Amino acid sequence: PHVTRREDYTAPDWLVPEIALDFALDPAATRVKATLHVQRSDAHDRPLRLDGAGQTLLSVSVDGVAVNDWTIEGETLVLPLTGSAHVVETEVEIAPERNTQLMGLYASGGNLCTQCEAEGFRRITYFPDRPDVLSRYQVRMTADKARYPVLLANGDPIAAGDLPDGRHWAEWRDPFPKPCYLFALVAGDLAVNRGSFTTMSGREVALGIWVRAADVPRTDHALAALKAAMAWDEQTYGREYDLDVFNIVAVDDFNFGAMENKGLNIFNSRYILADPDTATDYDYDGIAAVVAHEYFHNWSGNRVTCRDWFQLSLKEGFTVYRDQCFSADQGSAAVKRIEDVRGLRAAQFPEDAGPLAHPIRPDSYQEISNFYTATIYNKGAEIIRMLATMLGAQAFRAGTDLYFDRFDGTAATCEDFVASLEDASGTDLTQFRRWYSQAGTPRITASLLHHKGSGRAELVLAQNTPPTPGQTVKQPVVLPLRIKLFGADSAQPYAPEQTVLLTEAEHRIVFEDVRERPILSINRGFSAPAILETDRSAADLAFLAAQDDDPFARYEALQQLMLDTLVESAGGARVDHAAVIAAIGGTLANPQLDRAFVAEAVLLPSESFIGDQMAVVDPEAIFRARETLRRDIGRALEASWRAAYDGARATTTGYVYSPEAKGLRRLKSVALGYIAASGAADAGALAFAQFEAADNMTDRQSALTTLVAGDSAQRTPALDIFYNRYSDNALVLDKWFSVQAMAPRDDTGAVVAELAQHRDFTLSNPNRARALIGAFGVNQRAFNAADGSGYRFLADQLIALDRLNPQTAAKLIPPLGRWKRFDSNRAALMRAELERIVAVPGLSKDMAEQASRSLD
Ligand code: DPP
Ligand code: ZN
Repeated sequence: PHVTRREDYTAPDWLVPEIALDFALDPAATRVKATLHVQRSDAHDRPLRLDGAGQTLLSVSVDGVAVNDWTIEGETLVLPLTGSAHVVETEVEIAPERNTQLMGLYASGGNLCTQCEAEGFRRITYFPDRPDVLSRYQVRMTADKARYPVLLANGDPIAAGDLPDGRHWAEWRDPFPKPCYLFALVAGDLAVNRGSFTTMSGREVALGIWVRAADVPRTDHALAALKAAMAWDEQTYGREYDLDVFNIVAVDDFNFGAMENKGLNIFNSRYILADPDTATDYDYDGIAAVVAHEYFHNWSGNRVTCRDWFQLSLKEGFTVYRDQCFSADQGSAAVKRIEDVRGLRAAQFPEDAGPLAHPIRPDSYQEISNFYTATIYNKGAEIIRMLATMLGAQAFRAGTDLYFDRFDGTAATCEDFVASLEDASGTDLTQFRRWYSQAGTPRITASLLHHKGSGRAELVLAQNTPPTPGQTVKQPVVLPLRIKLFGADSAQPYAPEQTVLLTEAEHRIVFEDVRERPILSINRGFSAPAILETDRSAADLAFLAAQDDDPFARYEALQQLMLDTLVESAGGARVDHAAVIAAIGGTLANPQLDRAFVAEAVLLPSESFIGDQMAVVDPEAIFRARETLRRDIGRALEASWRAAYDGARATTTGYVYSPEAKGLRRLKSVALGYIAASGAADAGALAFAQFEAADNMTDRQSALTTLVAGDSAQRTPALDIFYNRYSDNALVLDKWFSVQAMAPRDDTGAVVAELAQHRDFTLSNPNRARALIGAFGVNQRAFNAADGSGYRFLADQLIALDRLNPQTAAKLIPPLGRWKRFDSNRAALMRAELERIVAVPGLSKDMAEQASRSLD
């Protein structure tokens, strides 16, 4: 297999400062004429090489004259050229309606749209498909007017008109040079929700969210989020929007969440469409975050782009960090941080500990699509967050200003970003750069010793990063740890919070004049993306869960207490649940705490996170330990859960999307879950009543989730009612599939296999595939059934999906790659399925790379 290596980077031989594209759009056969103004980059005699994939080449001309001295090497068009600048024209034919991989130009829901990141543009026309070739684009589209009344492309519209044969045309021009992965066009029967935004320098921007006509009422939330994001980026980073129009189009079939094409973002409809009846609070939050994320890319990604794909985290890590801060500013910052850390632990920590581990700036790849990972995105965001913590808000902002200023209009590297922060702040980031090259999650041990007599306390910190594939020796990284000590009796802080930089393998900090026994609050706000081991007792954790003034640290202490209990009990010990129950009871009863925070804090760690703490994951034992603890918490605190449930229910009338209302709904659903876990006889009736009375999807889906987990008489009726009510709404049907695939039940594996045969199940829609297969893959107990049936099911589905859509298929492989974490029987069964996948003739390079790495 061909491997691309970061160290092999060379600047492009030919530049393309201008390109004109002319599309004769047709779903079966689209003609694309491309006019490239090419320039030799320096004194060399190499030919022009244009990437291509899957198209039919019809003609090539140079400076207006048809030529035939070109060759095709693999799928690359190689053209000998004599001068230093030429005009090269090609014409190709492509078939959007047969494009099932959803890269390039494809059909979705009767419309035509594009997805070019990372290497989809070469499926549209021949071009140097690499992010460091920046061009000004002019795009002309002609299409059947009745079928495709709306024609959109990047930049600003410049002209449009009708043609005699029922066709029409439109021309768009994007004045900003951009790499081809940011190219986009849409042709479709779409309606628009229009808005406008006045930028900080007083320019008026016309905003448009384009969807099918029936969905227009579901676009107000996305439009409001877009305006909020535009204002936030002005205030927080001084970044102003730069075109006269900003359009967003929602499509149903999409590999990613969304795409930041210049001036024409294309979105998976799940990140645009929302109304109270069909979208949960979680969906609303996700929409605001993704709309903001793609908008923020206009600067962090588009105005300054990536030199090569090894620099992907330059735009993604930074932009995720930016969207996380935006969301934190819109609602509860504490809850947002908890959610982000939970996401990091669910997806990125396992990746960093498994066969697919890679640094945030990888050294090599076979298929770049495989590197749109939690590591690049979420760990990448944590790296930026640490920089912000270390530099402080002002110097960090000076650094980002310098970065945008220096590299505007160019293709930059991660090094360029770090150097900008370094230059602006005067901070030496030499050692910090290891975060870019070293994979794996650091493990920190912290122990606090106290000598009562001398009043001296000593904090001993040590760090160690375990080996990852291809990187056996690890060096110490820079870990900013926010720390505070509390007196065990007075609950008073010993001193204000301080940030300790752990840079060595070991580090000791002495505190003088510590009179009371100190309790350590460390990695507050999750200031460093590490795994922490401390010698804090259950009593100390309970103390912090009740007293810490950092909400994240408080959450973390309670989680650690639960985790310790669950790991012990999954390991076979008889464990007393009293400490956990008391801590949860105290949290619930504390009127000072925000309800959204309470709802997060009292949730048990996931089965897979418990598994991550064990030498060998025992999915059955983990499931039993967790269910038993849930039941005990439900029973012991039943009155409190009912009070919380009734209280939240009484306070919420009519759907409002606000932090307070969200918090109440969240607490209500968590309380309902614990009431059901207690085994209360009325739980089914209670959940069904909520299900029926709900005026919003948050309440309806949480009731359904509770019903589906149990065996009440209302279970099947609720599933049927839900299905019938929403059978024409694909996004809600996805929920119907997911709820069943994630159910903590003995029959889940069998149900999922049956659902794969359901008439509404299809592998050709990525959302639907992920809703069933993706959700099942993270159901630790069901997926890891001892007989290997879950593994076989996943492999069968992945083999079938790979034929249609390799990119989405390859993303679903990680659960099979976790075999080293399981007992030898399960490991052998998982390996056998991976080997079966690798042996499939004609396997995509996406799957080939991920499946074979997963076997190592
Ligand atoms: N660049 C996209 C994003 O926003 C992914 N296609 O993450
Ligand atoms: Zn992004």
